[in-house]
Amino acid sequence: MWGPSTALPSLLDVNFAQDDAACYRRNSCFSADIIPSDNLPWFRMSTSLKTIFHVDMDAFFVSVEELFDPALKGKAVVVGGQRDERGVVSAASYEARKFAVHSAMPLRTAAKLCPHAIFVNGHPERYHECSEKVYRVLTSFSPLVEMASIDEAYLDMTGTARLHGPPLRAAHALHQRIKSDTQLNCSIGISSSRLISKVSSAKAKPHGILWVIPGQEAKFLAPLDIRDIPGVGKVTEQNLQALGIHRVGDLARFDDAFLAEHFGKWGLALAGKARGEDAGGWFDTEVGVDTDAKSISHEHTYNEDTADLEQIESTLMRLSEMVGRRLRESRLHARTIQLKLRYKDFTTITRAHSLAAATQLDTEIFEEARALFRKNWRKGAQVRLLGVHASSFQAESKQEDLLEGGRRQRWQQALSAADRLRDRFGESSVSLASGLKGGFRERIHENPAGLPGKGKAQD
Ligand code: DCP
Ligand code: MG
Repeated sequence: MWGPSTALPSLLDVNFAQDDAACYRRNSCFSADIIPSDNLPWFRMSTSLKTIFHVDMDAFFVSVEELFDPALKGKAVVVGGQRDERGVVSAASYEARKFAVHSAMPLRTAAKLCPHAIFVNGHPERYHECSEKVYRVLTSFSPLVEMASIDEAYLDMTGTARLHGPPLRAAHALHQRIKSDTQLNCSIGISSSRLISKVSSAKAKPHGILWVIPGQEAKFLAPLDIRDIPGVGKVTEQNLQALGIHRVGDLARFDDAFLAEHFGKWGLALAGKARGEDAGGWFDTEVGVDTDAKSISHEHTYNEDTADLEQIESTLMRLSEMVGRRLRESRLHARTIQLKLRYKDFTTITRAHSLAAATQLDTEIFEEARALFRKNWRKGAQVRLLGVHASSFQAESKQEDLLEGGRRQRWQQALSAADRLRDRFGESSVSLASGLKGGFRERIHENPAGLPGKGKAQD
């Protein structure tokens, strides 16, 4: 982690008089007068280049908890549960990270590594509220904002120079607005592609801004560890290392066909970028342009209205499984789960809730749907129709990190196996709701953009 007092690698020591400057990093605690003037290489670049910001909140859950309990500031803090509980760490403060504590690690391991840490239970509603505040600031800077998870977003800032000035000036203003509106710190990566902006925001932490000047992408990427690249998890890392690839620049030794065969599209795109090409493809899709479905939902109308809680909840489970399956087929993760509830007299309510982390797991979708039902059902009232609806889709990369650890991965494997059985033996062949009273003929209700694999309604 590069703090303001640590010496920055020479790559980042930029003299703006030189045209070969690779990138520019600043930390908000530096004075604003070092914002460069208009004679930078960026301004001589083609106007067709994009300017993409990646904004990522610093130690997000921990920082939110600090707002509620300032005594936590500067201390080793672990969010996610108590030291003797069975769960995992959601977030660790930078102080706790010095003791190798990190997200997804068992709480008990964290307690061993950092005995003096303060353990705090998570408060998803607080994180969601802060995330909404951040989103509001972001949308006041660009109409093209895409939240990639609860604490990070891409902004397409192309063409906003008249309004916000050159990229660094805009980023500095955004940095300050986020701080003043939310009291939270963030880091911002700037470049002409999402991939590089994401990598650079991570390198700018904490509370920094890092701009990779167009034309200098290869120079920026080449010395980086391959694990710095989003989407490269342990398995890919091992495969790459087996080929002697440790740094991004090492990819340049391999030809495109080989990389495409072994690592698919992203390998190709990354190698292209490492060579300084505008490789396109992976991570270069346009920010805020939603080409896929906006939502996936399944509904069920009972043959006879019911107020039987067991039957209702097993129906919700079955609907959640169907939604989860569609999400997995489409490689999507949903952040918002909505319940639709229609009573006997046709009054209909919809209630939604956003998750702390996007999901494609049946059980997590079900937990949300059931909680919404329990909270909103007029006890004893006859139910005519139920629907489970997933939206606010996001990229898979974040989830891959989460999935690398334990429980979620096992769920994922079990669900993939269940999906294969359903492919062979039919939709209802495997269900956590089977044996309960929730069986019904399912149908896909609404799916405006037509997801891959979408079948015709079955009833
Ligand atoms: N999170 C989680 N479980 C994980 C990873 C993350 O619950 N396995 C939550 C807690 C984090 C938040 O998501 O605070 C954002 O994740 P980040 O990876 O951005 O991590 P932080 O914001 O905590 O730290 P950083 O400053 O490194 O971004
Ligand atoms: Mg973060």
